[in-house]
Amino acid sequence: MEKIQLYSLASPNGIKISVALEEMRLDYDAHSVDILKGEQHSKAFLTINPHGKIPAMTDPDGPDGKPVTIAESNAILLYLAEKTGRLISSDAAEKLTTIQWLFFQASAIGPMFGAFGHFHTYGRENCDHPYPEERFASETQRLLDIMEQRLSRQTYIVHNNYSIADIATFPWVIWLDMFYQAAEQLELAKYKHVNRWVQQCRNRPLTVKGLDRYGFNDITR
Ligand SMILES: N[C@@H](CCC(=O)N[C@@H](CS)C(=O)NCC(=O)O)C(=O)O
Repeated sequence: MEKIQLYSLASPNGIKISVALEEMRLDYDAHSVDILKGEQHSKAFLTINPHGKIPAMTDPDGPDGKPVTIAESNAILLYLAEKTGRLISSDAAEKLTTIQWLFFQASAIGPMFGAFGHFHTYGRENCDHPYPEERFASETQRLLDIMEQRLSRQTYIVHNNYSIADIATFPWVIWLDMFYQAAEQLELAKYKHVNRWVQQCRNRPLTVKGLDRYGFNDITR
């Protein structure tokens, strides 16, 4: 049977899927889409994801055994978790908590960390007003505070079980430090439980494999 085809790269959204595929022990081909060269706008890629963003994926063995194409990193995570029964609980209440924190990542962590990173790095040459960077830095810290409180009480985001909610979130925390180089400004060292959790996630052997598939460890270690 044909394999899953993944179109992605070493970014915090992109890397989620190779990590999940490795953790779920699914076989796949990993294709790179170079967004700096604009490959996400190619006609071929837009037929896979009309939004023109990585990650996206095709699965020859989708619902009812039919091929499926899917984009949006957290929708892919949820699809894969339901397909395999892995990295999501079969307990209804725990599953709901996982979905809540997946949405928290997609609606808050991703946009706020991303906007902070934009004004902290690329935005500097276009905007000399401190307000946007300060605003998104304080939002980023507020979200880290929420994570810190939660992770002071439990090993992972959903109780003590590694789940797709962890996979959706920890690469973004690494990115703040290693890609945006904002550890000092955001006082990342003070988030002790968050830092403990990041290390715990990123050191899992199958997660390491997924991070390495697109070279995420090379650019963030
Ligand atoms: N909500 C989307 C966001 C995906 C996203 O922003 N991908 C970025 C890389 S991390 C991208 O493809 N950027 C290319 C562009 O905006 O042209 C998801 O979670 O999959």
